[in-house]
Amino acid sequence: MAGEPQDGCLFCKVVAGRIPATIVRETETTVAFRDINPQAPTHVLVIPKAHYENAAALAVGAPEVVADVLRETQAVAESEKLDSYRTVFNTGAGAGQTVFHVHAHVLGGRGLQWPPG
Ligand code: DGP
Repeated sequence: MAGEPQDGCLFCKVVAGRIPATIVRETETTVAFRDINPQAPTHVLVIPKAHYENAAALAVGAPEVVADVLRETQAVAESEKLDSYRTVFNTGAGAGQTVFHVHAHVLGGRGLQWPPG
């Protein structure tokens, strides 16, 4: 069922504390933790605790949590002392999504090019 933990979902396991992660912030509805393969000096993932495959599915199933996730991206930026940063939601394998539990990448701490690759 939408929003319920999914067997085999890596990020549901992070939420449940079943795999280790370097958690930087946690709220009632979200967890923020460091990416295992950082692409910038700061690379933190912000996820809802509820399982939704991508940002659009989260917006349909739990719109209030979209706001929680975005609020947490800013909170991470502040705690990491980032003046500017990039927030990325990959949707679909063709766009580089590899974990199908929605996550906002928060990237900063270096100059970032546009357009992204
Ligand atoms: P994406 O490609 O947008 O689906 O991003 C998935 C990110 O998740 C990718 O940047 C690497 C990160 N990642 C994958 N496995 C783990 C893990 O076990 N722990 C942590 N902390 N990050 C992970």
